[in-house]
Amino acid sequence: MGVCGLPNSKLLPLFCILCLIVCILKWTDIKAPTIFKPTQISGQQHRVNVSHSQAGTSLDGGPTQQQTEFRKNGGESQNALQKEQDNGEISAPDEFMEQQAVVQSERRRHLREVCSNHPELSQGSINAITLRHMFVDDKYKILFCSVPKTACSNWKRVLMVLGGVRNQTAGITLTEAHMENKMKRLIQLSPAARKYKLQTYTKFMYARQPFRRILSAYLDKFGGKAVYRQEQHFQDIAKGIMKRYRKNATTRDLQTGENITWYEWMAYLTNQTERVGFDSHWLEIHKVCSPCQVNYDYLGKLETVDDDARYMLTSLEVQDKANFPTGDEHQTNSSQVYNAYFGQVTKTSLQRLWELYKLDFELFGYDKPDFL
Ligand SMILES: *[C@@H]1O[C@H](CO)[C@@H](O)[C@H](O)[C@H]1NC(C)=O
Ligand SMILES: *[C@@H]1O[C@H](CO)[C@@H](O)[C@H](O)[C@H]1NC(C)=O
Ligand SMILES: *[C@@H]1O[C@H](CO)[C@@H](O)[C@H](O)[C@H]1NC(C)=O
Ligand SMILES: *[C@@H]1O[C@H](CO)[C@@H](O)[C@H](O)[C@H]1NC(C)=O
Ligand SMILES: CC(=O)N[C@H]1CO[C@H](CO)[C@@H](O)[C@@H]1O
Ligand SMILES: CC(=O)N[C@H]1CO[C@H](CO)[C@@H](O)[C@@H]1O
Repeated sequence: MGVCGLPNSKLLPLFCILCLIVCILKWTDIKAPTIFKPTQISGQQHRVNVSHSQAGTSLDGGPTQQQTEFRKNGGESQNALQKEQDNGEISAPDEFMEQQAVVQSERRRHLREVCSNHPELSQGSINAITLRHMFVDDKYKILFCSVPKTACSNWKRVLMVLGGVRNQTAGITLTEAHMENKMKRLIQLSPAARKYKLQTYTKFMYARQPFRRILSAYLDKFGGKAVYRQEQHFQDIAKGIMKRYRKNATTRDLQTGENITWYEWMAYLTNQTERVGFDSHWLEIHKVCSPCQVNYDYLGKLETVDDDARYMLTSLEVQDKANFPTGDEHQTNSSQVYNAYFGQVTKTSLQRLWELYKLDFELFGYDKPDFL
């Protein structure tokens, strides 16, 4: 008997040639795009199969057309191939969903890796701050951990519409989104209900480049927006900062807490003793949402909020029910403004600030600023 379990006769070469011909005919049948038929892709399935298609695995385990192509080009032509494949075979929304699924799984993988390097972040029970910031939607079984200064008002608007509190996101004011959203918080539920929902609901949160977040908090709350200066809570904080950090403060300064300088703000933020009383607008993101303890399904970033929101709403199949508002909140401050503010900060303060927010940078995959 021969290798293939065939009679070792003179017919073997002929048989092998026939085999080869059949193989080649079959081969030309396997057109790579058949794996990506958009009609087969929807919701859950879609996400599950992404890693396979990205790895270029074909159904029969052999190389696909694109895989061969990919190797030939040293693996750098993936985008070009994606486009080529796109030609009539896959529609743009599907390509978008594929790419975003990869982005999300990479963010989750990265977060888990950083969490495993900091075991203390996974210990103990979930803190009360996180339970307070976690909003519950029972209709769609969603938990949203709301980090201030990271598109949270817009997400509250979306959840208000999904929850039936409002008809549409447009026209919901900031005050309504924050004070009249009628949403339950996880902390209001029994420990058993909390546990059940944390285990079974879809969970998501947003992050933002930490230094931009504290600049935005400063500009919004202290840097001249009268509307926020009138909020008692922030005015009290401002008066405290004035008292402790402005040596030559006038009686008026102390009474109003108005016009805190960036320098005073930095002195406040970098003082270890102040840290225990930090408001959630500048408290470290990982303390607000405990990402090493809560297994978030979607990790959004303010910087990519349009894509992240579209992806999440589409994969939850609620994209027709509520649209994510564009504009207002996610206008990040320009690099010029950012550099101007951080350019004034002393090396020592920058170093302290880095120590303070380093974990947020690492957990959510933000690069260390180059002025450090
Ligand atoms: C929703 O819209 C309808 C009409 O378009 C209106 O009658 C109704 O009061 C609205 N409901 C809410 C909760 O705003
Ligand atoms: C307080 O001191 C700062 C500089 O140290 C100065 O710019 C500011 O004008 C002073 N304010 C008053 C009211 O003297
Ligand atoms: C704060 O700045 C504004 C605008 O520059 C000014 O009108 C206001 O009087 C200042 N407040 C105090 C307490 O100096
Ligand atoms: C740091 O904060 C504490 C508590 O608010 C305050 O007593 C102390 O003076 C601050 N330190 C500096 C160097 O400003
Ligand atoms: C489109 C496609 O290939 N869908 C498959 C995704 O993976 C699941 C199992 O993980 C299959 O059941 C689907 O047919
Ligand atoms: C969102 C935010 O903080 N925007 C600020 C960006 O910087 C300008 C100043 O150039 C401020 O006016 C905005 O309020």
